[in-house]
Amino acid sequence: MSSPKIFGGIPEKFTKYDKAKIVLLPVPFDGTSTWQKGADKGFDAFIEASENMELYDIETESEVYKNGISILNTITENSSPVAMVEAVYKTVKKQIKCNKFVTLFGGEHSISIGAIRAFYESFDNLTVLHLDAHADLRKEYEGSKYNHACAVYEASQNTNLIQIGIRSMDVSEKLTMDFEKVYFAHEIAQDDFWMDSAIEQMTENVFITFDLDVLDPSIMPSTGTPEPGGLLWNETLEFLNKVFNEKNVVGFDIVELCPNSTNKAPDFLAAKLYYKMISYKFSSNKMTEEYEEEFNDNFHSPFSKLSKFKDNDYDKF
Ligand SMILES: [Mn+2]
Repeated sequence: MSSPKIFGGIPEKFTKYDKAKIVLLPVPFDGTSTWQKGADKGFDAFIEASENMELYDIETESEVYKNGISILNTITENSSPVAMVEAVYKTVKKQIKCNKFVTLFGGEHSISIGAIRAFYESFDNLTVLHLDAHADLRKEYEGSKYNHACAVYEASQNTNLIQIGIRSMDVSEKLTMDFEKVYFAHEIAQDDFWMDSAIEQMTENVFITFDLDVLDPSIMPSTGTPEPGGLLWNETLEFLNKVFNEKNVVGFDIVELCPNSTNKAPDFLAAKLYYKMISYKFSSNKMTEEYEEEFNDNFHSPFSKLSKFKDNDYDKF
């Protein structure tokens, strides 16, 4: 057995599952991508880059790793997209019940389907905040409902889906798309009205699915289909910070890192993005008093009171 991976090169005592508030599930699946392959290499590149990152976050004045970040066993199921989605679903659901803050790293975007299902079954009135260059609203693609091109179709039917940064889609997806809840890249480029508008449309509980190709290829060229005209770093973080401050983010995934061995900067960006997101989630100076009280009552879980599960549900696993 190879030694277990550690995010950010953090001290081992902060990687222990029992005490960790944050779990990170690697799903290096790349079974359905259409153009450049390589999303299966994303997780390793992300971890390697993370080891070079400084662990104090200036903006939140925090060292979030002290909440514990435990990497779960990699989902290796790749016999079919359906089987992979099911494996992700089961693992994520179990971790939600264990009151962990569940995060995932892809792999390609089809890995989100099982995660989103586990979250909308576990939390009332879930918003799925989808950042992506692509609409991903196809009901089926190349004969499968579990293709990356279908990543948020199920979310569109079962959650409050809000889409940010879209700049590529098929005309058929217009039938599924809720235009009131879509902020296209060309609109985002004009002014920043979209940030507050999108947040106003969110329910309290939010799951974020972050396809790295939402970012501009000038800063994120390492994706399967780099579309020009994407979001830049600071505006992306400004928006995410607002979302984490104003809503109860219950989990997130980051997908579609397709690493390039001669340019490590995008891998580092992905690592930093992940760390920023957990820093926003856990930085105590951002908490309202009420939230802080709830947080202290639920040492392991800042959101357990909002979960649909009763304690006895736990026995099913
Ligand atoms: Mn995409």
